[in-house]
Amino acid sequence: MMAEPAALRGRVVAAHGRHYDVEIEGGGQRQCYTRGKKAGPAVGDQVRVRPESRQEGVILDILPRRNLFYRSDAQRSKQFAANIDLLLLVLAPEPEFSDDLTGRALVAAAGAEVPALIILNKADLPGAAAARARLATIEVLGTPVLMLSALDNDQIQTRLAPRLKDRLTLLLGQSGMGKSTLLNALVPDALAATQAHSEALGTGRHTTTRTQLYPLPGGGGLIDSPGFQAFGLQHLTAHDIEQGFPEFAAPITECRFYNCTHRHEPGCGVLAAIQRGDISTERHALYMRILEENEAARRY
Ligand SMILES: Nc1nc2c(ncn2[C@@H]2O[C@H](COP(=O)(O)OP(=O)(O)OP(=O)(O)O)[C@@H](O)[C@H]2O)c(=O)[nH]1
Ligand SMILES: [Mg+2]
Ligand SMILES: [Zn+2]
Repeated sequence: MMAEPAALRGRVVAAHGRHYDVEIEGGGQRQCYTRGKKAGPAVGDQVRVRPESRQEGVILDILPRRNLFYRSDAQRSKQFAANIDLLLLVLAPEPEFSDDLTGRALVAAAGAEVPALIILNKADLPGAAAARARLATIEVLGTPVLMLSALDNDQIQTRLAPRLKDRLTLLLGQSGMGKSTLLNALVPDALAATQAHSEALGTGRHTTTRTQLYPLPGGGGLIDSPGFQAFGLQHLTAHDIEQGFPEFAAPITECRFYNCTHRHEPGCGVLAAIQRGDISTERHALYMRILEENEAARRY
């Protein structure tokens, strides 16, 4: 009987369906797949691989992760990345970014305990100032906003690159916001495909279709991901969701009932803060949508 080949260790650098590229410790890359039905690894995961032929392998298991950033809609969930240090949420005035999706991505970041930085891209476009103003509420709550243009290499090198050094960063955003354009500015040999949004819509597809990790020239890594149009948070508990709204933290201490859901209860500190104008009605409406969506899904 032949001895089992020793398992190798590596890091997942690309994910496309059930296929993964794994960068093997000590050198080389292998195309890998998983067995069984359980949720597979995510880009950024450390894994153990059993070699299979010269260039392939089977992923045996995933080593413990620091975090996993994902979304989960009623039907399916989508893992974006694991073991990340920073979420770079990319927004733009055109196509117009969604407040709803932005709020949801930030709740997911809070749930995964990943710090977030918003890039308001396409600063060169006329709608940029209005888009910047729409971000004021979120910025006050603690997420920094950097307004720049991915087409301006000086800005990218002086204002963005230093923040990414030696960290693993996930680029996330709706289709057409400029994630891959930012990637190309930061990692010139990435040569990622980019496309005007109208063209992308014409083909009914997003330009980027796989999640992939690229090493940054100055140290660290950047993960490009496909744009999303929905951002379910089914994996979060009501408590997690509440924690995703930092403006609720102080008012909650005033709630009369310990199990207050901040929807209709008498003596609710959050509702009182809305009355005073300290919490925006749009943000509270987002909170209610997420909560009700999750409850509806659990009824089936
Ligand atoms: N004017 C302007 N256009 C930009 C800027 N950044 C990106 N674009 C353009 O926006 C379009 C979409 O850019 P992509 O980088 O493909 O967008 P993406 O976020 O990767 O999109 P998906 O891969 O579909 O999720 C392209 O035509 C880019 O040239 C910018 O700073 N200013
Ligand atoms: Mg892209
Ligand atoms: Zn309350």
